[in-house]
Amino acid sequence: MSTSKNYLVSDFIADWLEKHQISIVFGIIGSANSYIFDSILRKGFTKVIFMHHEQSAVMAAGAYYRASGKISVAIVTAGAGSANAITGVVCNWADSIPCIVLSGQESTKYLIEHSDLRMYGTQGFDIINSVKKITKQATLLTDPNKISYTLDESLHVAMSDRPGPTWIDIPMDIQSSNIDIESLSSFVNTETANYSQEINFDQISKMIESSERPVILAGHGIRLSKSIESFHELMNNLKIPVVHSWSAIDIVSSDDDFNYGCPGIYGQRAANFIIQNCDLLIVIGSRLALPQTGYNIDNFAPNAKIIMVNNDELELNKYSRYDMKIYCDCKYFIDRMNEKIFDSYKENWVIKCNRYREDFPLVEECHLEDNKNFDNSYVLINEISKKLEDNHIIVIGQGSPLPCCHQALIHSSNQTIFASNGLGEMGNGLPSAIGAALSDISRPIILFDGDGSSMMNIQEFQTVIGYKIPLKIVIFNNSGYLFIKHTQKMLFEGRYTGVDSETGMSLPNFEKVSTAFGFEYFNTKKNNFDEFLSFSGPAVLECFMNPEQDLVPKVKGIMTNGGLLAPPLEEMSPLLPIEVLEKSMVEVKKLSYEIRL
Ligand SMILES: Cc1ncc(C[n+]2csc(CCOP(=O)(O)OP(=O)(O)O)c2C)c(N)n1
Ligand SMILES: [Mg+2]
Repeated sequence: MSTSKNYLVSDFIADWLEKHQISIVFGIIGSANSYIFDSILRKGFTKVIFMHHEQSAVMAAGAYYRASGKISVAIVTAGAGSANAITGVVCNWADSIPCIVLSGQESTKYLIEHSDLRMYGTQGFDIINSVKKITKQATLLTDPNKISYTLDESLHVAMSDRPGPTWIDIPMDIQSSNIDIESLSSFVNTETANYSQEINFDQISKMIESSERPVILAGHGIRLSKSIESFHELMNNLKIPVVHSWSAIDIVSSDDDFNYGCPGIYGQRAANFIIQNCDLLIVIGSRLALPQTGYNIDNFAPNAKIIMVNNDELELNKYSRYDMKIYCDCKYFIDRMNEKIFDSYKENWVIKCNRYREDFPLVEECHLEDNKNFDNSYVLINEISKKLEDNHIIVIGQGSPLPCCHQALIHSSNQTIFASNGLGEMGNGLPSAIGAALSDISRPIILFDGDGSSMMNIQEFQTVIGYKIPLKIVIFNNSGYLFIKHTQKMLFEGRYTGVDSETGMSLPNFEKVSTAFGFEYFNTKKNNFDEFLSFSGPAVLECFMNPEQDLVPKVKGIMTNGGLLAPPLEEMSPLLPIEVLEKSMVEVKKLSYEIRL
């Protein structure tokens, strides 16, 4: 690091990025952050990827971490630049993704003079108070000598315990202040998470031994705590059926004997039967989000004792249903469990689970029937996924690709697969694919996105072209917002508004749009998957779904005289014949007979 006389706060930032080997950051230049970009330019270590929307920059920074485990930074300007970044921050907040946002701010003088006003200086406002609830830490830097402390602390906070975004707002005069390296205060981490609880591993082993139908639900916390390998070892040791959350889809390959897939409202039938019949459920690093459990937690795994392992106390206390709450890092739990040797294999239960898997394939008859006239999204995803490389990065956008990928994708554990699951914002797909691709440009990358979702942040097509990213994008053209049509069918007798061109929301010609930006264009009427996948540069594959395609299997709400009823997870639509349910459930509920009347 330089100690020359003209050494600015912004120079320190550029040096700090190098010190932490942060070689790629994402951002958009403005006036209020211009010193930071100038210092990065002069330093020449970190490459800035200039996006076309600040929300994209933050999403890309998050995706860079998701694909590589390495943190990145988004650099945005004051006012509108900071405001635009918020959606990306909430996305990373919801999915526990670390990233640091650095924003420029109006000069300190205006922050003081205008502190009670709506706006500071030319276009600034109080971003730090605005983002306090959606970041792990948000700091306004007012003392140039605290730059080192603030950056180190921000990095530590973002990465530690349950990860998430942090934000540092730096007024322009502070960025351009001269500092003396010797007088900087430095951050020393003295706090480590206080996972003080004694964990009774003997009791856990006994609970497993005495259960007949144990299941592990694997969550994203396993990847976040860098314990995927230890988890594979645990699976091998315990030989207990494993299901996983959407966010943990890439932890175990789909052909692993003990991976039984993904339960939930848009889950897989076999996984739902396994959850609903188990008598012991060990949840490792998942927050049990509503789309996973269904709307009534008491109907989720109703016969099971639940052991909940999580490093967020608030999540542990979310429901009163848990029989044992374990407050610790997933890695600690998994490693200690791997030291225990006991008889946990339940042959009859494993045979039963295997039968569920055979009886309920991912692609169902109704999908194949639909696929005769259209590209059915389940069939298409299932087919294309069989052709992907072992090290592919698969980014899932929003709209029907979100459930369909989690229900029908075939994958290996070397692949990286993710979506914005917590916030589920349209427009996440493209920026995320850019961030993930740039974390390792040698890995092939594919994005599955809805036609409506791809319109939000479609400006990033240009970023893909400009940076020559060989991204493959599959666009599911169903001429509108299919997801919302289904809501309108369920709630408003199919009165559509704002979901297609007839009801006020139109979509463009994707061939024209993609070729105008410079993508190679393919479509399923003319091209096969191999032609598309083997193309060397950026390419779009447009497929054509039935604009009314059903998104099933799904645990669908049922309208009754008493209002909308949320059935339990075993009741996925299309409803199975009662005889099949009787064969598949330890205990069939009265409700199941009633809804079939
Ligand atoms: C930013 C944002 N706005 C609105 C929504 C609500 N929403 C959820 S799905 C959806 C439609 C998605 O359409 P498309 O991407 O075309 O997928 P499809 O359902 O048609 O397959 C909408 C509007 C959202 N999730 N995110
Ligand atoms: Mg659509």
